[in-house]
Amino acid sequence: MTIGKLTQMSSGSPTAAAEADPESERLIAVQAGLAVHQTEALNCETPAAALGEDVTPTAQFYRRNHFPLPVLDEAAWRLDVGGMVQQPLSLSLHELTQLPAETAVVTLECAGNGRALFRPSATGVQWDLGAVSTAAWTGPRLADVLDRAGIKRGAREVIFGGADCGMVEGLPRPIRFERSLTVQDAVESGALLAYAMNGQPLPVRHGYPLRLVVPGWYAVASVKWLTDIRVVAERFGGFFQDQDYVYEWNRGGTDVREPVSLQQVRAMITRPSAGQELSCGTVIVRGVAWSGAAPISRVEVSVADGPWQKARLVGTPAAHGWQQWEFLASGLRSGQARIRARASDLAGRSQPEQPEWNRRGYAANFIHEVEVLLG
Ligand SMILES: Nc1nc2c(c(=O)[nH]1)N[C@H]1C(S)=C(S)[C@@H](COP(=O)(O)O)O[C@H]1N2
Ligand SMILES: [Mo]
Repeated sequence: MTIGKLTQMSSGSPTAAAEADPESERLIAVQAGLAVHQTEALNCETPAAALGEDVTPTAQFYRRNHFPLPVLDEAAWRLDVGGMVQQPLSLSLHELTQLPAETAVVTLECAGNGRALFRPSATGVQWDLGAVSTAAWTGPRLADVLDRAGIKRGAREVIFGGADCGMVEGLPRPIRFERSLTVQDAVESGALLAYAMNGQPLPVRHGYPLRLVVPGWYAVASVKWLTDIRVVAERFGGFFQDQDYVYEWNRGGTDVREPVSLQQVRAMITRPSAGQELSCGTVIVRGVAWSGAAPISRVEVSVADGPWQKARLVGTPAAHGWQQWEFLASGLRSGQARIRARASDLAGRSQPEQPEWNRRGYAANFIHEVEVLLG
């Protein structure tokens, strides 16, 4: 395994961590074909061509960071579990790997995926449609580790602390990346404490040595470089919980705020690609679809502004990975043609014609369309 530079780090002290070199991280991303939006912090998206597989190759998995990438020393690293628990824990990576593990294929999507499509434009990294990827994640279940520690009565939330830190707008001092889940979501969401990704040790850029993976949730919940878990009695009001990653809608003149949680339902066309020249006659349209609330129930496709028609759902999808689908269009006339795809889930949610604009541009589940040329 390659994990870059290793350095000394005192347990639980994020400031003592070394950082990965931003320029080499950028080069590695560019060489893998990712589109880089920002180098410091590194934010880059998966190329459309890499989004059609059940599992995204690790090298092409999108990267979303708020701070420099910490490079943690496995020998000094511990996962501390404390707060309102019967038995505080301090687990080494080796100890974590000795616990019963589960592997789950989970689609991670940044809440800002597709933000660039909002008009007027919304603030934040202008993600196109590649801030989403799927991987097989392996590690013990969060619920099992919390069970070992024993959550005390009266506990309300579980806070997950990452080792990365830095300055954010409006605050005078550096802060860590931290997120919380309610005790119920922590126990029931099927979250994993993942130390492996696609069968390999978790790479530094995806959270080495350990990250939380919360299936179905916008990926901000899946804290990388996890160092500590604190069970608390109060609601957590951290920056990435209460300031950032909050929908800010304006409804009838009133500002409404709500933290992002489950991924919205969405379909994406992966074949053909935009601008592709195809011979008219028969065209095969392929793609993926996902939703945080429930499995995909239906994908519909419209070709050349024709009626919506049901696509075929292909294979048995993983419980929390995206669903493959395909559609055969025939009898098409030559010329420019617009192909559109939209999804619905078993929770009864469908993709809207126009997702609701919000100031930070979250959940931009616009109906995906590609223009092709039929000859
Ligand atoms: N510690 C830490 N965890 C984090 C973040 C971060 O900046 N720091 N970004 C979050 C966000 S917003 C997303 S979309 C995912 C991205 O995970 P990836 O870089 O492995 O694709 O990680 C989440 N976990
Ligand atoms: Mo994100």
